[in-house]
Amino acid sequence: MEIVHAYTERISKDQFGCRYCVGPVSRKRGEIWAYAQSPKLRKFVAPLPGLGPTGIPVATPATNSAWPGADFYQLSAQQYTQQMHPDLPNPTHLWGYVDTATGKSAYLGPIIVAQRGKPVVIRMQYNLPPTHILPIDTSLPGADPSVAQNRMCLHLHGGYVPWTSDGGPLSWFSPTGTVGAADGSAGESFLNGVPGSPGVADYYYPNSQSERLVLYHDHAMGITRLNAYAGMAAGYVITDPVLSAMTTGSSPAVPPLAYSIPLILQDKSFKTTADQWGKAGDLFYPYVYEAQGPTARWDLGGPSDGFPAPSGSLPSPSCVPEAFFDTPVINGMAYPYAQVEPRRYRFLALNGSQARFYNLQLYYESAANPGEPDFSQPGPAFIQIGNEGGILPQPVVLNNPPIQLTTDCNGSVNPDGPFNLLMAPAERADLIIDFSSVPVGTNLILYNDAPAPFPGGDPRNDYYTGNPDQTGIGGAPSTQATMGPNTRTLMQFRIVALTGKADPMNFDSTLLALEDAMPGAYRDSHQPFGEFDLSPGAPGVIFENKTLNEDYDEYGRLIQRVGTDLAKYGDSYGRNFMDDPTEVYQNGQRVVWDIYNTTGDTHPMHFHLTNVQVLGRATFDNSIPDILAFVPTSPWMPPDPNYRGWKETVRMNPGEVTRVILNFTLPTLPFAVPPSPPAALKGGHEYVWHCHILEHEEHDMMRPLVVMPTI
Ligand SMILES: [Cu+2]
Repeated sequence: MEIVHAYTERISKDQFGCRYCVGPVSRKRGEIWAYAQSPKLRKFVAPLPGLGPTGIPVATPATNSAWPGADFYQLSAQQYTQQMHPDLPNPTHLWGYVDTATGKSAYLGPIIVAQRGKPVVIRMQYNLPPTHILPIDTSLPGADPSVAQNRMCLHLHGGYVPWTSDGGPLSWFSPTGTVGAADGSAGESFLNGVPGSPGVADYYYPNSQSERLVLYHDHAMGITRLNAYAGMAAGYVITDPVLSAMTTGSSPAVPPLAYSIPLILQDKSFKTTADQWGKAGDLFYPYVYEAQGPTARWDLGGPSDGFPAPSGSLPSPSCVPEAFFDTPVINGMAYPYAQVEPRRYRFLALNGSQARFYNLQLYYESAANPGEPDFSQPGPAFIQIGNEGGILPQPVVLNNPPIQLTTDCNGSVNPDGPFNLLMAPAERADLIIDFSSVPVGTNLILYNDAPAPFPGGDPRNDYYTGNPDQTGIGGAPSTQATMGPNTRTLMQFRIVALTGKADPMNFDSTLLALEDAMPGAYRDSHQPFGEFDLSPGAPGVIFENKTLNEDYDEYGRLIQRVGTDLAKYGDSYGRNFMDDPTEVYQNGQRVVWDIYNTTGDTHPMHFHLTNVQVLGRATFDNSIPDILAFVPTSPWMPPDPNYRGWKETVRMNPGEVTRVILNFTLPTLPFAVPPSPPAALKGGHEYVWHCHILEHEEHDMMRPLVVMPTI
């Protein structure tokens, strides 16, 4: 049997034609119209929810004597409804977090604003109903019926936290979950329950990182993708004095808080008719592994490394390898518009999608075709000042002019770029856009042209006005002008008259000020936390190879797995999450990983506990049967300018090895942290690293990351 090689596993694009070579294809309509089924929604008729009581609320801190010195937040995980577009027939049922101080529910809320160096404690209570609003596949690891189906745990994505508060996949709890429960009501690693209060957990976050947008979201084993899609995710901003200083004064380099806007990008599909999981207007999530007939999306494999021969019957409901949806939802509103004045704004952007990438561009709206961009009229440039690892060493100018992606005849793009602002799931961008040169009364369109999946692309996941009718192959009819489904025209900016004083800074003066200030700010931000740049040449650095792999599971479904350079099952390097850990380090160890991606997808790999620095990328020979040489076959390419500095979610391209450097240092805390209970972890502290395409992570692209404490 041979290793799964790049591009071999996806269904041949010839099976559904190519929009550039073949044109519209006519085939019999399939039995399920899985991915394109939202009701028609008008574009740009509802405002973007902003920060505050009428949009995404900011949580109210309190104090608690059990946690002296910390901002204490009491949140409840519960079901609620929210109108995600005026044209939807009903408010959408959602699962999410509610601040018990106000009782107000809001999608993506409540946002927590933390100060660097001041701990936050979230006390989370499980108040969700017993039945999930989305279909659960009980064949997935950790989702079998022997454990509670209503599971949750809270992970601070980008946090630097003790493992007991990391909300890892084995740390879930249910409404009756207590520490040490042997009745399947809590995970083996659930140690942060509140004594005497089943279904309640305390999470302690030291907030020692520099200023950045992080997020808290669910991470429960086997249903992370469903809980997150249902809404269990919210923003969390860490502020620090370095960046705060840059937002104050008479001519601040960075726009102040009043002109800062979160942009949390997601894609969703809404039901047009009721089914057993909800009614019209509720969220749709795919649950059929479509492997047969004209609507097939995924390969169905034979016997594969690590798994017995397929049984012949696919689970129902089934997971899918990736879930792409037909409607962009930003800050909880489909196709929103935002009114902006002719001044600078700071945008804290996050790709909060399950699997979709975005290549974000900004254009003037077309006068001839309302709701569409005029590609001949680029909008203002973006200045990127930060990513998920905080401030960058230098400002990076993008959209100057916009870079559109070029696809080959199979709809695939070059994963090496160039890109405009490419964001994979969980990546963030801290942006400044100066609208002062845009005339009042004009509109701009935020546009996306990233293929889905990335970089291979399936035309059925790409919705745009006038696209070919793909109903015969399980896709959507042609999209009409000014209406959805449309995954390219994400939102509209409307330039309205200036209120208050004019912005003292414009694009040029901002860029000059940033070029002057950012190298020092980068150093000052990161230095107190550790070194500001890690050297692979330092003494004691370990070099290791890792692999990203694709195989077929016991049902013949595609499965993605992380591995080392030692074959584990047959010829596959892929390992299951529950296999014994292979990433075990002493506290303080520094490691260089060369991560070889043998699959056809770009994977945004996310690291708990640690941030990483990307040292470079190279190609390797992925055609050798059975064994890889683990030798790069090209010179190392440097990271893109907005990949310098620190990262915690890193895109790793097919056929490439990505070199990262990591430091495994446990946080210093005012209390003792117990070892992880699973015997296989040998007293270590339990974290994970995984792909942040949520369907990959769940099945089963995640591995333990274990750090042995200093005795
Ligand atoms: Cu992945």
